[in-house]
Amino acid sequence: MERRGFIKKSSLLGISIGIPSSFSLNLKEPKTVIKNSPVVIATWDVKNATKKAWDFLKNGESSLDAIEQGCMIEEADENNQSVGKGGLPDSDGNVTLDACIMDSIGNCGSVVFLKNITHAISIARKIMEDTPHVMLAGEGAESFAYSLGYEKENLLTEKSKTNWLEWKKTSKYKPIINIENHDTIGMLAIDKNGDIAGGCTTSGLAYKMSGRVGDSPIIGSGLFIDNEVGGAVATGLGEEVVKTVGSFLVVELMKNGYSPQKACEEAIKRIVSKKNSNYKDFQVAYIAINKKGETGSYSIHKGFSMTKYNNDTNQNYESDYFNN
Ligand code: SD4
Repeated sequence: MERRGFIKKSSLLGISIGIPSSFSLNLKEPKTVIKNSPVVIATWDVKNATKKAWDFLKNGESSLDAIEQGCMIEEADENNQSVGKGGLPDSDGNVTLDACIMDSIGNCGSVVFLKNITHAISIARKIMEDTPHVMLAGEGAESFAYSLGYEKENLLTEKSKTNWLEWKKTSKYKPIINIENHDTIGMLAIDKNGDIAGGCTTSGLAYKMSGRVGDSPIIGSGLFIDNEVGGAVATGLGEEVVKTVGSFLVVELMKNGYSPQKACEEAIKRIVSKKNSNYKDFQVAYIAINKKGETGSYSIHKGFSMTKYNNDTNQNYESDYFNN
C-alpha cells in the first residue's frame, strides 16, 4: 500500500541511461557470486511449468533446457487458452503462435505467426541453433518445423472454437484486462553455473486481426537476457510493451543499479506516464531476475501473479501493482 502510494505520488519522469565516459570493453568473465541459484520464475500461475523447469535445473541441466521444457508444458496444456494448443484464435478462427528464446551467450531465436505446430518455443530454439537467422515467420517457419520432423496438428480445440463462435456474434474487439491477455508464459531461469536463459510463448491476443504479431517474439520487447546482468519478460497488451521495448528497458535499468523490483516498476511507469496513456483499459506486467537470483514483478493492474520455484519450493506471488 505504502509503495503504491509512493509510486502514484512520485514523479513519473524517466531516468536517463548513461554510458560511463571511461567505457571500455570488459572481456573478463563476470565475478558475481550466485547465491540464489538455481531458480526459475514465470508469468502467471504456472506451477506445472515451473516445476518441470525446476526438475531440469535441479538435475544440473542448463537454464536453456529448463526454459524450453517448462514452456512446453503450457504449450501442450489445452486448458491454457493463451499458449500453444487450445489457444484462442484470431478473428478468422486461426490459432497463430509467437515465441522466442534467448540463451546465456546472447543468442536468440524467434518464431512469429506459426500455425499448426504446438511447440513454438522448440521451433524458436531450433531457429536459434540451426539456422543463420534469428526470426522465421508464417509458412517458412511452418515448413522449417516439418523439416525437423514435426507433424501438422489442429491447434483449435472445441472449447476455443466455441468461444470464438460466441465472440463472432458481436465481433467486438476489446481485449479484457487479465482475461483475453492472460496466461502467456514468459520464463526466466538461472542454472547451477549461474547462467541465465529465458523464453516466451503465446497464441497472442484473442481475436486479433489476422497477421497480428505481439511483443512476445520480439527480442527486447517480450524478452531480454544479459547474462552479466539478468533477464526480463513481459505479458499483457503487447502493443504497449513494444512501444517502450520493455524487457530490454528492465534489464538496462538493472544494469544501471536498479533492483529487479524497481526496474519492473520503472518500466511500468514508462507506459502509464505516457501522454494520453489509456492504461486503465489494458494490462501489462513484467517479471525480472538479476545475476544474484533476486527477483521482482510489477503490473499495471491487480490480478497478475508470478510463479517462482527455488529451494524445492513452488510459490505463486500476487504481484504488486500500480492501479487498482
Ligand atoms: C501479446 N503479450 O501477444 C502477448 C499476450 C499476453 O498473456 O501476454 N497474454 O500481446
